[in-house]
Amino acid sequence: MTSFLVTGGAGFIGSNFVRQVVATTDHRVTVVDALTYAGNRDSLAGLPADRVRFVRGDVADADLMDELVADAEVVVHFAAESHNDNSLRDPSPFIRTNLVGTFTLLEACRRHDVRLHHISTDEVYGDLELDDPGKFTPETAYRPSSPYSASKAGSDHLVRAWVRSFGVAATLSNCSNNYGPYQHVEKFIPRQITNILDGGRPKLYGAGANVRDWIHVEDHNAAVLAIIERGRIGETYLIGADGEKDNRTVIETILRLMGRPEDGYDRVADRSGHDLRYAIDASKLRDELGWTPRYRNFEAGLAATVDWYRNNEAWWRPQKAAVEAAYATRGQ
Ligand code: NAD
Ligand code: TDX
Repeated sequence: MTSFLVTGGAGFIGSNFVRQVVATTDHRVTVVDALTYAGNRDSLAGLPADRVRFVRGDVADADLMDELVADAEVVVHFAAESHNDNSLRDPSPFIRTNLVGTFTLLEACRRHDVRLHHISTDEVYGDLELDDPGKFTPETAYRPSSPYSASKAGSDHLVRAWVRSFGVAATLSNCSNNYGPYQHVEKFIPRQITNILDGGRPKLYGAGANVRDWIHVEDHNAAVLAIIERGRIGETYLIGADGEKDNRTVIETILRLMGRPEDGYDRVADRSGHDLRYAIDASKLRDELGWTPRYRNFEAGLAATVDWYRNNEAWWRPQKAAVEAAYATRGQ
C-alpha cells in the first residue's frame, strides 16, 4: 500500500486515474484540487471514503503543499489549466497554475524527499506537417505554440532541472489527446456529443484537416501507473496509442454513431495558431515497461463515450450553456 497525493484529481484525467487506482491497486489517495471551473467533485462520487480523501486547495499554496506532500509517498501531478482556447483569451491562470504550481510542488517534494510523477502533453513539441511521416519521440525539440503548451513546456523544464540540480526523484510523461468519461464539455469530443444531445450541431474549426492522436483515458492512466511502478527516475515516457484521426473524420463518426447525417455539422472560426498534427511514438514505453493499450478500436471507445454522456446528463448539463455562450462570442 502506497499513499498517493493526486493533484487535479477532480478533473477529467485525474478523476479517472483515482478510479483506476481504487479499482486495480490497494493504494490510498489524497486528492488536492482547487475546483476551478474544470474541477467537479461529482467526478469522484461513489468512491470509498477509507481509500480516497478530498482536500480543496491550490497547488501554488506553498504551506498546503508542504503539509500534504510531507504525508505522501508518491505525488502524481495532473493539476493544470488545460484548454488551449482559454489560454488564448487569458493566459494568466496558465502561468500561475502550470508554472508556479509545479514549482511549488517541486520544492515540497525536494524538502520531503518524495517521489513525483509529472503529467504533461505532446503539445510541448509543437506540431508536425500533415504529410510528415515522422512522430514525436523523447528526442524531439520543444517548440510549443500556445500559451497553454508553452506553460506545460516550462513545467517540464522545471521538473528536469529539479531532478538534475537537486536530485528530486521524478518521472515525466507526455501524452496525446485523451477521450472518455468525465471530460469537460469545452473539449472537442464532449462538446460535439453534447451539442447533438442538446438538439444542436457539432462545430468544426476551419477545414478540420488538423490531426490529433486519440487515446482512451484508461490507457493513459494505465501507462502512468506503469511508469510510477517501473519507470526509471529522471526519464520521460511518451504515451500514445497510434490513434491519429483528422477532426472532420471524428465529427463525422460521432454524427454517424448518433444516427445523424455525416454532413450535419457547422464550420466555425479557426483557432489562432492552430497546431496541424500531433503523433506519438510510444515505443520506449512499450519496450521498456511492456505497456499496451486496451482500447484499440477508436470507434468502439467513442461509442461507449457517447453512451456515457447520454446517461450522465446531470454531470455535464450545469456547464453546457455557459461554455456555448463563451464560444459563440468568438464565432466558434
Ligand atoms: P482538466 O482541466 O479536466 O482538469 C484539471 C484539474 O486541475 C481540475 O480539476 C481543476 O480544478 C484542477 N486545477 C486547476 N488549477 C488548479 C490549481 N491551481 N490547484 C489545484 N488544482 C487545480 O484537465 P485534464 O484534461 O484532466 O488534464 C490533466 C493533466 O493532463 C494536465 O496536466 C494536462 O496538461 C495533461 N494532459 C491532458 C491531455 C488531454 O487530452 N486532456 C493530454 C495530455 C496531457
Ligand atoms: O469545438 C471544437 N471544434 C474543433 O474543431 C473544439 C473545442 C476543438 N476543435 C479542434 C481543435 C483541435 O484541433 O479539435 C481538436 C481538439 O481540440 P481540444 O479538445 O481543444 O484539444 P487540443 O487543443 O488538441 O488539446 C488537448 O490535447 C492535449 C487537451 O485539451 C490538452 O490539455 C492536451 O494537452
